[in-house]
Amino acid sequence: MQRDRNRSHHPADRRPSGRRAHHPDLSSLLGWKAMQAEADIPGGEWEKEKQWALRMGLTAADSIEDRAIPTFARGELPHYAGINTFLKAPYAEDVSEVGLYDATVLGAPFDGGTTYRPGTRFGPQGVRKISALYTPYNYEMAIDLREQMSLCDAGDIFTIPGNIEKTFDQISRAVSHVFSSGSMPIIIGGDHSIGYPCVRGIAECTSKKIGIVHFDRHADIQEKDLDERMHTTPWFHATNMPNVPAKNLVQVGIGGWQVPREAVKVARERHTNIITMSDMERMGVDKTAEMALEMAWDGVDMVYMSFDIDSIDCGFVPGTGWPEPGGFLPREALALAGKVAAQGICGMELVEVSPPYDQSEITALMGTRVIVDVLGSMVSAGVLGKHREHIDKPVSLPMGDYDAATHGRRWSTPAKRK
Ligand SMILES: [Mn+2]
Repeated sequence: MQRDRNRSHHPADRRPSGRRAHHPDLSSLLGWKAMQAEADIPGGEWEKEKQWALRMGLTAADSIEDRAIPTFARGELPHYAGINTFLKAPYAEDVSEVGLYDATVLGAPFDGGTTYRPGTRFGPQGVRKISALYTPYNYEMAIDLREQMSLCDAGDIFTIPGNIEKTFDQISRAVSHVFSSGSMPIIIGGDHSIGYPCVRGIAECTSKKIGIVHFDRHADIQEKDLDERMHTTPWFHATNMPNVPAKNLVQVGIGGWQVPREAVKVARERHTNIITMSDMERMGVDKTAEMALEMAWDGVDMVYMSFDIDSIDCGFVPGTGWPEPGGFLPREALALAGKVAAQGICGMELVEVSPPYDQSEITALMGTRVIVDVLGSMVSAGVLGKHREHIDKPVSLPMGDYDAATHGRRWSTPAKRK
């Protein structure tokens, strides 16, 4: 019978004194250490958020015993409710305010560079939606993003469907604005064509050199594809910029049957660094990260991270533009991204999440994990914001001359009923 099968027949378990004869020393486990470390994380921001929610969303009905619950859902809870920004971070509707935050999430909803499956224009919204599942606390890292950093979501860049060059200009402009403010840009794509304008947006704000760690199954470094710049071409154009040396481009996870020979030729000619999936498997995660960091940081001042979700085995990320089996296991990818981030990055992009091809939002969830793990790792290592000292050519972009004092706040103006 079911019950009997589950009952232990070990003699130790039948002793009345206890279930185990020898209790293992749990204090050697990371789990034990993390449990103790949680006590040292402050909780003041969470208390403040609850107070804020009551002010924004009214106090709750009398029958609600927990008086921290508001009438209208505001802030983190409940996870299924609300109007989602990434991780329910404040929406920086006025982008002149992004500089007030350590990091800024911005969407680049564009799939005009796609050469197979489209749909990544819905990537930013897909990632935002499932990101609501997360709390800002990570048990194993013993960090709480809400307490230890500030984050905003600036919404999406106005991309131009069907026009890749105009879209590139918009993306570079948006990224350069965020980067110049000192806030670290986290760009959610979008297909991988956005890699070029994202790096360009950063590169034009500094005279310093930038290395790139690129996680992908694909090399993405040919000059053109189907006669245009596409999602297979970002690194050719990025490494044409004088302060983005090709020798500091490290491409991790490359392999399989979808790497065009034109790309390999360019990689060979420009002396980029390719670490294949098999290399990673042979060396292990730690050695791979160490080698990638050594090459990316060699003689540069900042490193940018480009994470293509298709670097992970397509069994885990079906919602992507060019699925390829044989990729990273999720825990390998997260460990690698975390280790690269711990050295400090000046910005990152997460690309190729295509919600129309996704199942149960698992691809978007994986993308969310990459971003929060990167932030957690940076907070843990104390490197968030370290790149700021290298912003020596910040841009200052004009805003429109709309004056809220005389015009009110668009059609939702609270001044009076029409
Ligand atoms: Mn790819």
